[in-house]
Amino acid sequence: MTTVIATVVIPCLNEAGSLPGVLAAMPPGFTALVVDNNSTDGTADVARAHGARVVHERVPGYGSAVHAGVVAADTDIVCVLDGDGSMDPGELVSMVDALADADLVVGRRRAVRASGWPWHARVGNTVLAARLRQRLNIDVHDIGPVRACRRQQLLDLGVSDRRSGYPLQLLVLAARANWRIVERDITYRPRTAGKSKVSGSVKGSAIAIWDFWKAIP
Ligand SMILES: Nc1nc2c(ncn2[C@@H]2O[C@H](COP(=O)(O)OP(=O)(O)O)[C@@H](O)[C@H]2O)c(=O)[nH]1
Ligand SMILES: [Mg+2]
Repeated sequence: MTTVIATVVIPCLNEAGSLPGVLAAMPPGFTALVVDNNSTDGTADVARAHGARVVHERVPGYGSAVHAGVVAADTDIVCVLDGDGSMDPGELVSMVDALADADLVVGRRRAVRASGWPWHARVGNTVLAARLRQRLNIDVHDIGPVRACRRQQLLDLGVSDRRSGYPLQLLVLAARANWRIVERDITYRPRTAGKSKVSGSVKGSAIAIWDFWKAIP
């Protein structure tokens, strides 16, 4: 039997179409924990049918789902990855390895096709990352949704944003707590099915920018 190395928390809102591919790509030793956030497309059933453990979270929002998954995880190391097929779970292996010399390993998205990453999201991300480098002296270039860290250390950090500001607030609090933050390049593709809930729509982008703005020190 393969030893479990880490739990991969996958926040999901209507990702039934992309989840099978994401779960099939889970590397040995990485166990998937799908957090279903009021999906209406059978996401939870699809996740279970493809071998994932499922947790339900009623309070909407990306941060809400991620937090519920981290709380429910039962491994020392937790990873977080989107359920839309835009990232490769296989790349989590080297990220977890990098935890030997780090407290937080964040994926820096490298787009393979520009259309998968709307220009407004990309520009906002670049500007915010530059601000974090300048204000907090951390070497990050992406407010990335893929990360690996230690579960209890993350819970103790007290990230309170329950919407799309979660990734930024995590970086801010980690920097303030003098965490060793390391970035690793990851491949970023267009989602394989379904619709974007965050940066792909004007409303989603507006909510994300507001959430990010509140989280900036
Ligand atoms: N559980 C949950 N997941 C969410 C919510 N909003 C977004 N997600 C998930 O977070 C991940 C990133 O969202 P996505 O729509 O791909 O955002 P984008 O990459 O900025 O277009 C996906 O796995 C979504 O299903 C939410 O309110 N609840
Ligand atoms: Mg996406």
